Amino acid sequence: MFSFKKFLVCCFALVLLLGVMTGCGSDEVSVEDAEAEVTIKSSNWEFDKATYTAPAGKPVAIHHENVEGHHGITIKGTDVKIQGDGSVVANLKPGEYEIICDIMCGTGHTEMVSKLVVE
Ligand SMILES: [Cu+2]
Repeated sequence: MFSFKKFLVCCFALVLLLGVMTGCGSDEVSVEDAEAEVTIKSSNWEFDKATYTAPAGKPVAIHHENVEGHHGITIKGTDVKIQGDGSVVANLKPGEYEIICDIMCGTGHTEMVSKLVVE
């Protein structure tokens, strides 16, 4: 039989759960809310630009897209690591960072190196 009291308890639990979830995620900016974005496209065996630029000290959405082959990116000196296609949000300090392919993708793998300039 349907119990209204049970229903209320469930609603309360759900609200509580949602509250906890939003509370935990409050310091993380979603990809949609990032203030700038950088798109890195990979093919065999190069990134689409030699140098990418991003603003410092702001949430930046970094997108990685495989145009050809299967690649991943690691931006050395940061926490940014995207294997395959995907997006992450990063808040970076000024400087120059090396972008490398982190998936063993074939003969040109070691040549897949670009630069990210954060200023
Ligand atoms: Cu590779």
